[in-house]
Order: sequence, then structure tokens, then C-alpha cells
Amino acid sequence: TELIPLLSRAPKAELHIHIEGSLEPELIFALAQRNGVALPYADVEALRAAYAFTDLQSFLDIYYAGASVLLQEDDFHDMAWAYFLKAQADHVVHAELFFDPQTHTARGVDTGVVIRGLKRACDRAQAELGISSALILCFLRHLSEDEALATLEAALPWREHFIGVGLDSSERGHPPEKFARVFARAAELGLHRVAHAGEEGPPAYVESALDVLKVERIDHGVRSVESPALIERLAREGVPLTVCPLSNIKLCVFRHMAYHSMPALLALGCKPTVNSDDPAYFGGYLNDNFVALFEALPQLGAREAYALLRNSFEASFVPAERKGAWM
Ligand code: ES4
Ligand code: ZN
Repeated sequence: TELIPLLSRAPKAELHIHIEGSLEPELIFALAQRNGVALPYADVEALRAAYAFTDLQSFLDIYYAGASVLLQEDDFHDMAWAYFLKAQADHVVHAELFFDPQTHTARGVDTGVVIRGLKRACDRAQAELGISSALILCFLRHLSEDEALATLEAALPWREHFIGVGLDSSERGHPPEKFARVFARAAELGLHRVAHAGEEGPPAYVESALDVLKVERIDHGVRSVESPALIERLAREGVPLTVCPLSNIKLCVFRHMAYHSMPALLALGCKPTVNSDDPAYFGGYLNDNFVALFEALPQLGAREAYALLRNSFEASFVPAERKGAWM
């Protein structure tokens, strides 16, 4: 459509990007060599050939294997810096990055190494690219709540370097309420709260993320359309949904982009945004997600494009006075 060049050039905020999911195969191999880490893939092509996912878990297995090359502070900086260069090309002016400390502390990498490396890239993105950013610490939901509590406590020396907490990894069988205490602790610490819900899991998980974890945004939430009562609530409360179109197709949440729930979410008065999730694994960065969505869904027009861009700023955790410059 003729909207695509306009959408591509428009300033936008990205609110759902796992920084470990921006690690391209070329950088995985370069870091493996730099750190002397052996990979179970012969080369970049063999690794990329493994990116044929059937569901969330089949992706996560490969995503955690890819992250195994990250050991030094510079590795985290280099990964995030590569993302910021892609973000700049897509006219991203603000990004809120998820990171998974437990993926790294399990290999003996200190929480401080992870956070300091990422923070250095964030500061550099502001200085050299004019991109503002913030970090959101995510708990792996397939692990226990006690491990999540220990992860939060271990990150507190760097409390000023992250703005919130999230919940990611395997959704089914790990409902939000499993993490009630750690999210209450995060709230006490003045941290923002988000959670993945309604990606592969049922609408009930979106409800418990709101009611028990008191989250301010839902990551994905695309299965909310299965519950009219939930959709009515999301619309009434103006809860932002950070939707990731290419991710949903690659992980078989929807059979084809033409069946994506985005048009329904918009038409029913919800507040969705467009995001890239794990761009190195799902076939594209933020603009690729806008293009795939708008090309497959002719019912999405200029009004919807404007709403999605505006929602990305409105739903960001930037202080209200700074949002004024964008909106
Ligand atoms: C993720 Cl797509 C997705 N879902 C849940 N957890 C994740 N971690 C990284 N990508
Ligand atoms: Zn995600």
C-alpha cells in the first residue's frame, strides 16, 4: 500500500524487543570465536537453517543456545549496539529493551556484567544516534519464583540502570500468579511491571497478569480476542498490548498474517503497538513488522497506522513531560 513508505519513515517507539533476540547469526559466530565457545552448528548457514519453529518452545531452545556466546561486558554492549544501528535505520527514536539475566547467570556471567554492558550501549545510542532507551529486567517463567526473587535482589546494585521488570519464556503451564511475590517486591521498589500473556497462553493469563501482577502493559495479548469480556476490559482500561506480528507467524500463533488479531484489537478499541520481539530470529526488525502487517491486511489503513504509531509513544514508560515532544 502507499502507506508503507510513510510508515517506514515515521518516528516510532519500540516497546517489546528481547535484546538477546537481536543477536544475528554472524555476531553469534564472531562472539563464539572471540570467547572460545563451541557451537553445535557448523556455520552461519547451518544455524540459520535451524530457524524453522513450530511453537514458542522450539524457538526458545535455539534462542538460549545462541545466547551462550555472551560472556564479557563488551559482548552485551556489541549486541545492543548492533540493535541500535538497526533501530536507527527504522526511525526508532525510543526503545525499551528486555533482557534475561537468568540466561546468563546460569553460565556464571555476573548480573553486573550484563547490565553494565547493555547500559553502555544505551548511553552511546543516546549520545551518537539520539535514540533514548531503557532496560526492563525479565524473569524466566519456567524457573521458580524464588529464583526470580534472587535475580531481582542480585540486580539491585544497578537499580538505577533499569526501569522495570517483565516475565517471559515458556508461557503454558506457568501462569502469571506464580510470580505474585516478586512482582509485589518490584512494585515496592518503584519498578514498572509488564508480562508476556496471551501469546500461547489463554485469556485467563492476561487477566491474572493484570489482577495479580498489576502489570501496566501486556506483552503480546493477541489471544485476548477469544474473550469478549477481556477485550471489553482492555479497551475500557486502556491497557497497552505490545504486539509482535512476525513473531506470531513464525511461532505459529496464527496460521497466516491474514488471520492476525491486530485488526480486531484496533476495531474493538484496544491499544496495540507493533514491535519486533526477537528480530534476528523472526525475519525482520520493526519496519519489517509494519510492512508484513499492512501488506497482509488491507483493512488496515491510515487511521490504524497513525493509531499504532501514537500508541507506541503513549504506552512507553517515558515521563509524561517528555512524551509531549513526540505526541
Ligand atoms: C520470547 Cl517470543 C517470546 N515469548 C516468550 N518469551 C520470549 N523470550 C524471548 N522471546
Ligand atoms: Zn517477547
